[in-house]
Amino acid sequence: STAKKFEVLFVLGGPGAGKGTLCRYITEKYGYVHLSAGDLLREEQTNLDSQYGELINRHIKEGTIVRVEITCSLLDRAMQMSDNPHKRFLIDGFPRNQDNIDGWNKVMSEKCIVKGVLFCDCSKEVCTERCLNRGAAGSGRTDDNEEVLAKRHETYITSTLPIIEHFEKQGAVYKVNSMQAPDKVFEEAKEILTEIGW
Ligand code: UP5
Ligand code: MG
Repeated sequence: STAKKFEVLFVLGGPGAGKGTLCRYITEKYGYVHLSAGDLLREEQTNLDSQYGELINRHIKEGTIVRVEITCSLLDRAMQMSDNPHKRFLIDGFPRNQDNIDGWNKVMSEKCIVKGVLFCDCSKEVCTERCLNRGAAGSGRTDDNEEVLAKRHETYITSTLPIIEHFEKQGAVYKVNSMQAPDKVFEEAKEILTEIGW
């Protein structure tokens, strides 16, 4: 087809690294579309017509990764529904494991060009503290507590870091230091966006 393909930047990093926050800064300034896989799953969880509510709920509370058919169809639908003139998408918190990559490649590689991974680099301690603070402030997220955070971090180390390394080998990882204040993180990200032609 001659239609312009979607362009995608994956945004990855530990639980609480600041992926969502950075994406909101970028969206505000550039007008690209922010799609958080976690937000889409949490939304699906509250959709009474969905047959996956309970399954998603269990995964989120265990800090484990929902199978790709579910996540990818939510992303696909959100991308199709978007009328964004740029056709540029920040996909936040996905892909998190090899199953996610395989499923993405199967159904999305035809329609999308993946520009790379924007990697929010943040220590486990800072990540954990941010999520605990957010939980204490009433985020309502069932996974913002010490017990689930340990599991989220474990899943990040064992399943998601290898994915980041996989992209790294292709020279497709763009790292920002997300331990700085949000506007400083955004400044670093802007240079990366320029580098990839966004
Ligand atoms: N904050 C952010 N940036 C800051 C900064 N620079 N300085 C100071 N504070 C900063 O930020 C977290 C908190 O830190 C906020 O209070 C923020 O104000 C502050 P946020 O921007 O929300 O960070 P983010 O990296 O988005 O953290 P999040 O908790 O969303 O990350 P997770 O990756 O853990 O959560 P996600 O929603 O992506 O996934 C949740 C679960 O869904 C997963 O554990 C998994 O079970 C499931 N899931 C899947 O199964 N498949 C998927 O594809 C995606 C999710
Ligand atoms: Mg998030």
